[in-house]
Amino acid sequence: MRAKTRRIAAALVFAGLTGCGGPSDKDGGKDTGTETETHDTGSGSETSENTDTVTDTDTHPPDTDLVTWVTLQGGSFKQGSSQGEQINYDETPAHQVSLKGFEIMKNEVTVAQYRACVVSNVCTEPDKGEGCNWGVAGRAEHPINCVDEYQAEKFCAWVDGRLPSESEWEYAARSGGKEPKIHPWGEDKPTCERAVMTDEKGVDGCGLNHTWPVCSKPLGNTEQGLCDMGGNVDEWMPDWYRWSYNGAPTDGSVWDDPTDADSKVIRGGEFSAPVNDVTTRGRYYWVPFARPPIIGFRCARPLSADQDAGMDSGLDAGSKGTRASR
Ligand SMILES: [Ca+2]
Repeated sequence: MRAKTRRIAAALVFAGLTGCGGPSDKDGGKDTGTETETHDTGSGSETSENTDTVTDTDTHPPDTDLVTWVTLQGGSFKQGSSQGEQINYDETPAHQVSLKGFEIMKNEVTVAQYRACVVSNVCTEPDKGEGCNWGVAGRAEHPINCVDEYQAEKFCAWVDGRLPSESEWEYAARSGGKEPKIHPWGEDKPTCERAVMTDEKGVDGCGLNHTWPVCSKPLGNTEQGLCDMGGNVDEWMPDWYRWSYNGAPTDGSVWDDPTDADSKVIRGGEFSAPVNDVTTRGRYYWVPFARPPIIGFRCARPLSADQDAGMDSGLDAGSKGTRASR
């Protein structure tokens, strides 16, 4: 409960600081400067010029290999937690959800991937500043953060996808809805061996006080190979947040009704998350126009007609999703 209380307070403070702006509030400035980017190559580091300067006003589609998709076969699972086993009340009631197969990104969207969208004149720049990865040398492979939910939706549309629904995200985090899968890797308690989180000494980011490059903790992957479904950055969901699952969809769709809601769901825990917050069921929330350093995102998309047919004939869940056309 400690972390949840902290987030509520932070959201309120942030809302007060930023006002009630929508997505258009932050539209504007492209990355027109030239920055020096240091890439960690694993055997030292190299310095290269970032050539993100926008030279025209045309929009461009993404490279076909920009994003790695992982396929989840459709199925039925019990989303949430039962009374007594939950960490927070909002994980209840557990409810049966049936969903179609879909694809989801292997990793949280990186700074480099998001930059490609900005350079293509489609996405707007994230915020900069304390805790933000945009414009910081050496962070190209870190998750993009300091983006609001509208910016996340824009990027996902650019790669021909969308944000995953909360049901899809939990289904993927539990390796296809398996039980109990309290964490993406299973039931062992979260530590810095498996997730970028607060370490045993109480230092955020496993001692670094910030995010790590995506997929730095392969022991924490799901069975299908999804990285950082626990920790690193929380991930934007398109669902409006409510205090329980009463009335939630059961077909895997987005809980898209904003009635009596003012925040969107975020999932997975972040680099400053304590041990109880790195779970497959934990639900948190933030106002959708906020751009805090703890939140990033990944995208999903429905299966193509061919993939749907393939799934019916018995393809394995978790096969790498690559397709030339849809
Ligand atoms: Ca994450």
